[in-house]
Amino acid sequence: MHPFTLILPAYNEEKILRANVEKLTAYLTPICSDYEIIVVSNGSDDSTDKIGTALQEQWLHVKFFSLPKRGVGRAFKKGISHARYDRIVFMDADLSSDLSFIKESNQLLDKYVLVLGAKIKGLQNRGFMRKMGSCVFFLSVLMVMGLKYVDYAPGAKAYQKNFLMKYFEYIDDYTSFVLNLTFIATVKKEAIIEIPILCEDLRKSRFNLYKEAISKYRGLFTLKLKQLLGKL
Ligand SMILES: Nc1nc2c(ncn2[C@@H]2O[C@H](COP(=O)(O)OP(=O)(O)O)[C@@H](O)[C@H]2O)c(=O)[nH]1
Ligand SMILES: [Mg+2]
Repeated sequence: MHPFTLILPAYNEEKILRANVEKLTAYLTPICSDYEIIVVSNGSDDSTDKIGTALQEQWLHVKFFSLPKRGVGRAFKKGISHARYDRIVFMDADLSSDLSFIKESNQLLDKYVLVLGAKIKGLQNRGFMRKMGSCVFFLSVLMVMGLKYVDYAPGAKAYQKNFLMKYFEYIDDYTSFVLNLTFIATVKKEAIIEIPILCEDLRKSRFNLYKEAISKYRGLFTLKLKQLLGKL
């Protein structure tokens, strides 16, 4: 595997953070000689920050950062700015997406600037409203922006770092950045691929789903407005 940086966002993940960093280390060390894991917490009010700091002290390949304000995009930007390698993978800290995405996307980044993991296989404990919401959002993106991809959630996405640096301003503080980056990559005729991946996510979401829905649509319409005003 090519050297890469794995960014894990962590909000109140005291129950799983240590075990999952250890699980990743056990999975990655035999298959990759150079990699790092950057954990970024923001706004956590449990012992996530304490655990992150201890992991950083214990392992050379782990870096930990804590920011005051919430927002996955903020965490992502912090991770990118400290990334040592030119391939960047972003996974949810609950490791709900199959770890094979890391290996598969690593190869694909030879050719593609952006690899979207579409979490459409496996068991997901999503209520009816949430499933409907995802479906409606997919249709909205298709209609408003003409993009045919399925999964714009931050988890299980991989990027060439050069691409992220070039379009850094498209990374918002919350969760619209995947959509923004997918759109700008499409406009600039950069190579993107979406691959189906297995995702088993049975726990309760860290997001407030109503706020999240508002934020996603605000992101979508902001992008459309910028396009209409020729500001992309
Ligand atoms: N750094 C950071 N991570 C967050 C924030 N909100 C959620 N996360 C992380 O985002 C990832 C996905 O969260 P999760 O609750 O599993 O989302 P869901 O499965 O999409 O409902 C997890 O690693 C969370 O800890 C935040 O404000 N900051
Ligand atoms: Mg999850």
